Amino acid sequence: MGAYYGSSLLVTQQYLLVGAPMYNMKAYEEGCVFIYRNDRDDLLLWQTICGQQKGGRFGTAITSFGRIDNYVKPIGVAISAPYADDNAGIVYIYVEHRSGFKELQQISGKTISSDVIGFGISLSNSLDIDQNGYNDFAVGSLASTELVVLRSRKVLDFQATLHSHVDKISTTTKDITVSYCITYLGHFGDRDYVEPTVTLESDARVFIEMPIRPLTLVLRVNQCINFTLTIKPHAFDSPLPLKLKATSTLQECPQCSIAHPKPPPSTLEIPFVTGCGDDNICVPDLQLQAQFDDATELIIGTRDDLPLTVVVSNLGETA
Ligand SMILES: [Ca+2]
Repeated sequence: MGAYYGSSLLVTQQYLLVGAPMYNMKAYEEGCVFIYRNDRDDLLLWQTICGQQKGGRFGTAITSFGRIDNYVKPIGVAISAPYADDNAGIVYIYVEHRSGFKELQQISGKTISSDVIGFGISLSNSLDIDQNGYNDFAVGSLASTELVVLRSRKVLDFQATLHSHVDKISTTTKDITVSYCITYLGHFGDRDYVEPTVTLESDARVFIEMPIRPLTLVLRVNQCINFTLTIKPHAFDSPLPLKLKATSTLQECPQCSIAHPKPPPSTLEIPFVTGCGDDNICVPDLQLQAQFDDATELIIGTRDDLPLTVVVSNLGETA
């Protein structure tokens, strides 16, 4: 009752999307979109996507921006929840997958303007206004004098791994080599190579020498770049493994492809040889002995200082 089922509609070659922005599934007026799929001339309910915020009215407007990748040709749709995010509004981007539409991105009105209200109250049809091969669309806001045009850009997926040339770091290890191997997938269009900037992060126990040569990647060809890590003298003060994280970024420009907004980081842990057994967990057994240096008895008030020798010894594993 009162769900406003059908107040927004989207028809594509294979799907019918029906918005019900005031549908109460788990919370008051979070809103839902019911997706029907054409199956042998019969429309069957295939998927239901509901809003994530109480009162957000997800499904107020829906638009499609057609294919989003030249190779597998899934379609992308935008669904708005103009009262989500404290009434600023959010436009959600979904992409068709074999098992259903999956969320790819959230664009909050707050990222457009700090005082916008009802971002996504309306969504236009899509059109490739900058002729980059990908459709763009406009977003209206409830209380705003501005219309926002969201332009689609090509997205590259990076698949990367990080591996070390040594399994453990021992006290005789001076430096280690770490390889970062990366492939990119996706359609670039205007160029057949990309030059990502690769950074490697760790903690203060190592000095990282960055490679001199930049990395040039060709589509679907796995390439590696090596980093040399010099172990600092105090590195063994901590028995914790050395944690490494590598990231790759692309230079920003209006017509360039961008990296996937949520790329999985490439991480690696290299343990130190601690002498603490196979479990690498150090269990010390500390013993403490103390004795006065030059006194066997003390008369209160006879002296200002009292030298004391304290000996701490470890009978167990490394402390
Ligand atoms: Ca475009």
